[in-house]
Amino acid sequence: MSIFTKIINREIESNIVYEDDLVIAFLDISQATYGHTLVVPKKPYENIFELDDEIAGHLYKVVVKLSKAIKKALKPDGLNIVNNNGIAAGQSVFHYHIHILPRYEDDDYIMFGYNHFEDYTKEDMTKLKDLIIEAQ
Ligand code: DGP
Repeated sequence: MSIFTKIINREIESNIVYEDDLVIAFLDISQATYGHTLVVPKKPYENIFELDDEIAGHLYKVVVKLSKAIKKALKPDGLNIVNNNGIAAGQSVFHYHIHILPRYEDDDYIMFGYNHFEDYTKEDMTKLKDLIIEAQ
């Protein structure tokens, strides 16, 4: 049983900010930024690849609703939505969840990616685009 299922079952204490039949949201214990919140389906899908359209749509509605509430309550300077899938992507709890990270001018949260634009030709990009289209 995942740690999030234990939170859903009230076996572990948490600060719950939203709950309905399908989804729960609570403050992330790490508070990477002030107001860092997790939105979690009650059914323990492991990652994004297991989600169906219905839960995906509902989850994102809750993410939007809570982002607006967090903006109103905490007045951050910005906000990131993050979801890690797999160890390589930094996932540590294997029960699907979406991070809402309010951002502040002076916070210490780091999101960084190098720009690899120059590594790819126009043909590389066309091939890449086609690979993704063909897989849908
Ligand atoms: P990720 O690395 O994307 O799998 O994020 C997992 C998050 O879960 C991480 O930011 C810390 C949070 N977390 C882990 N254990 C607990 C817990 O017991 N309570 C709460 N509220 N959050 C937890």
